[in-house]
Amino acid sequence: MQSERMKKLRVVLVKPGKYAIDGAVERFGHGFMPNASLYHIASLTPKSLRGTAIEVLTVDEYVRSNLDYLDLLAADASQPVLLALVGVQSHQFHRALDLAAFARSRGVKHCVIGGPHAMTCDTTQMQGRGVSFALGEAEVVWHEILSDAIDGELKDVYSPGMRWQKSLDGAVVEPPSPDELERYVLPMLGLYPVRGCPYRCNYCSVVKIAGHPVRSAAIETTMESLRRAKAGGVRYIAFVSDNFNKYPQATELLEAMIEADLGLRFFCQCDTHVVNQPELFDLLRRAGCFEMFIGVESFNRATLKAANKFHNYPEKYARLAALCRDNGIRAHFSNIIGFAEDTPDSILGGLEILKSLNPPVASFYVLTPIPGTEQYDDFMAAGVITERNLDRFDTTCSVWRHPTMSGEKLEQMLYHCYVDYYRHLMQQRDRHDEFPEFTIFCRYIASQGIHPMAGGTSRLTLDRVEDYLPLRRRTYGFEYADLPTSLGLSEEDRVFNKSSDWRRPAVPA
Ligand code: B12
Repeated sequence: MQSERMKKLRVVLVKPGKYAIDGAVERFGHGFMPNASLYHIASLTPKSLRGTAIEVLTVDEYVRSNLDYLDLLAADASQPVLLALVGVQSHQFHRALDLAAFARSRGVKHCVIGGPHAMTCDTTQMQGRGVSFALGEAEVVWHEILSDAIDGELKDVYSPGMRWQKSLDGAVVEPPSPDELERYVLPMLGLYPVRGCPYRCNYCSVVKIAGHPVRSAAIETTMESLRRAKAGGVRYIAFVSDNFNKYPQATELLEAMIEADLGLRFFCQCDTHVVNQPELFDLLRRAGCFEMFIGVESFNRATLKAANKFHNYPEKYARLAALCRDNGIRAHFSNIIGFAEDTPDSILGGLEILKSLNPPVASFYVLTPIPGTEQYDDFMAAGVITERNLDRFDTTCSVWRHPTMSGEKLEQMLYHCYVDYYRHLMQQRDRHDEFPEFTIFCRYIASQGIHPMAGGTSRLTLDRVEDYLPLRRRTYGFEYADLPTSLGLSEEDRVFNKSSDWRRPAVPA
């Protein structure tokens, strides 16, 4: 009887897709991996709050093959609905705005947008129009938002003065259901055991989103997430943290994973400094690491220095590839093309060096001044940003005036790099690749001018930007948002951000 009288709140968490260059909402028959933001925030949501039962529904728009889920973005007579657009990147921002406007038009009273874009860019232009913006981490503001939804009114803006939780509470992440996992190529779960990056690469927004101090939750929190993942049918883990090797407790976690012997294979990202931590490779291998993503970015030290990426030494890349190979870990070398110093010849030269190093996975991106970064501010001040539509800031398009290369040439070079590199890999007779289909996929999809890392396979078109533009105009008063200015840090966040020393946890436990 008690529970029948309990008040209820339905929370719909949506990872928005984006508008592709042809205007279609980008969707895939299968995604590469479930979105980490969705399950992280779902796990931060209590089952009840202040006597109100909370129901959580999750939607990854990228892998929805029909539009039925849009029915969830509607008022429900039996309970209030809170729509939260999560993990919204700059190139997904218009789509997030449209989904919020759509939900508002169908009576949903509470809509909030959070994630990298809202945390790092000024959203004043959109504020006060019925959609709220979260400028801080979910750990800082999510409970306040839930509480306000229960009370009946959201604020326009959450956490304007505090971007980061100083000491992370952490959340044991519940994996996607087996039905949800079916939507992806691999039964994978993304976990974020540690965040923060001590470096200052001028093109990267990680330091703006996660800050410099390296923060992590308790090892046991990650271990419990791993155990639940295993029990839920997950076989692969993606540690989405940016520099796993800068995690002060990496060894401790890896040893706990070896001890637990759950049989999960995992992917992690490391910075190139990992070359100086050879002992970590053996531990990674024994704990189940199958792939290491490394931002090598360029083979030219002067280019790297100009981008403030002082910690990358191209002469050490061969050793890095060898360390991975010797430990049975697929090295994934990520490359940026279109730095100001790059020319077609230098890009092709880099490609040849890459082939000689022969990492089993390589990805290529066009240098993009991501809103919120130092580079974006510099390029804005210099007046060299040519693209006005945020949808295009997805690192597959040229959005600024390169000093020597046309945008067309750069985009052509991007797909050339993919096709040529994966052709090179396919030609190797003695390849013992764990995922041979991936190599073929990259080669094939790039030859069609589609970026292999867009998020999935078998693109589907169900709806297009034109279907949503009239509502966008009515709700926000524009067709395309102005390019934003970057958001500065509050004094408190600035002081905290300066306290960084990656060798120690940000705030001692
Ligand atoms: C994993 C990852 C990917 C994966 C995503 C796989 C998947 N299915 O999820 C892959 C490899 C596909 C990918 C691709 C791209 N990515 Co990416 N990616 C990341 C990475 C490393 C981690 C993201 C993550 O999962 N975090 C874990 C979750 C829990 O954190 P979160 O989403 O940030 O959420 C926290 C806060 O943002 C906030 N929050 C988020 N949502 C909400 C909502 C509410 C209501 C509230 C209150 C708070 C809140 O609270 C959360 C918990 O603290 C980040 C770097 C980083 N450290 O953020 C880059 C990052 C998000 N990617 C970025 C970019 C640019 C891309 C690409 C466009 C190009 C590229 N070069 O990689 C492509 C785009 C592909 C696509 N179609 O989206 C940028 C985005 C910058 C921006 N402002 O837009 C980042 C920040 C990296 C960078 N160097 O700048 N990426």
